[in-house]
Amino acid sequence: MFPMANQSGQAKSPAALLKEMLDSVDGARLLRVLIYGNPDPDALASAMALKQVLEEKTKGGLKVEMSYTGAVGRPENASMIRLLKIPVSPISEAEAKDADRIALVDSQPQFFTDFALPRCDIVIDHHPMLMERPAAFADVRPGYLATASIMTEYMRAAGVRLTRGMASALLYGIKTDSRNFMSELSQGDIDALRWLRAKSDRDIVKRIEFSQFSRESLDYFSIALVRRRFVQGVMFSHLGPVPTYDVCVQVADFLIRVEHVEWALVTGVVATELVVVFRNDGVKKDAGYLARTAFGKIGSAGGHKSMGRANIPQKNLPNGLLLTDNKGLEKFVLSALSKVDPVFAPVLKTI
Ligand SMILES: [Mn+2]
Repeated sequence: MFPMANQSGQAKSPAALLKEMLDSVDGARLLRVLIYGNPDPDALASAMALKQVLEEKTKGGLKVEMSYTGAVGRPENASMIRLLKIPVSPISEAEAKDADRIALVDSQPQFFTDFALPRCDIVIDHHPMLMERPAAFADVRPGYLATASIMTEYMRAAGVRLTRGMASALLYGIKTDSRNFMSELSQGDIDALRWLRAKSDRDIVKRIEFSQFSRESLDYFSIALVRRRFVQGVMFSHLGPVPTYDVCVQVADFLIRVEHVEWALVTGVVATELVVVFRNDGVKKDAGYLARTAFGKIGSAGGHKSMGRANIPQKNLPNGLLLTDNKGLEKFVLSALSKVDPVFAPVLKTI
C-alpha cells in the first residue's frame, strides 16, 4: 500500500498537499475539471469536492467548471447528477481550450486517447501511476479504492463545510468503486468513510441506486422475454435495434439470474453494428475467450471469465446478411458460437 505516495514519493501531510495544490492554481481564473469518458460516481464526487475546495480556498478568485468528454451512460449516474444537482456538462476539445488550468480526477493524461488535452495541471487519482510527473501537481495513490477517499482528505484539510449532498456523493463514489465495500479498503478509505457516514443521506444514496433502469429500457425487457429461447442451460434473446449496448447488458444481467441458466446471450443492433453480450454462471466457463474466438476476426471482442462482449460491424457480416434480418442474425450468432462450444448447438436448432 502507498499511504501518501505522490509524485515525489515522499509522505506529505494533507495540509502540505493542499497548499501545493493551491499554489499550482495561483493567479488562474478558470479551471476545468475534466472527467474522461462517461462520468462515474467516483469521478463525479471527486470533481465536486475539488470544485468546492478550490473555489472556497481561493475565495472566489478561481472559477471551477466540471465537464466530461463522453456521455452520461448508466441511469444511476444520470440519477446521481439529477438528485444531487451536480453542475456538470459534456465538453468538446475546442471548448476545453479556454481554461487557465485543467485538472483530472479519477484518471491520468494517458487515459485521454480520443480527446486532445490542451494542458494538464492537476491530477488526483487512484489508478496505477502511468507516468512520473503527469502534472505540476499530481497526487496518485494506487492503494486507495476510490479517488473520492483522497478528495475527502482534501475537504478535511481545507476545513470546508461538508454538505449532506457532498457527503452522499463521496460516500456513493467510494461505495461503487469498492463494489459495495466488498473490496479490501485501505486505511485512507476507512478514515474517509468514517467521516462521511454520519453526514451522508442514506435515502438519497438509496434513490440513486434504485434508479438502475430507465423507463425506456423496460420495453426492451418485454421484447427480450417474448423473444427468448432457452435450451439446456442456454438463454438467448435477440432484441433487434436498441439505443445503446447497455440495454443488452442490463437484459443479460437479468437473464443470468434466472434459475437453470448457465449462459445468457443477448444480441442487439446498435446503429450499424451487431452487439453480442455474454454472461455465464462462472462455473468453468470463459466468456471472453468465447467472444474472441467466435467473433474476434470480424469485430472487436473480449471480456473476462464470466462476462464478454463482441461488436461486429455490418460490413463484416457474412454475404449480404442485413442488420434487419432477425432470424438471419440469430442463426449467424449461434452457428459461430456452436463452432467454438457445442453447448450452443441445441438452441441453434430451435431457429
Ligand atoms: Mn475511481
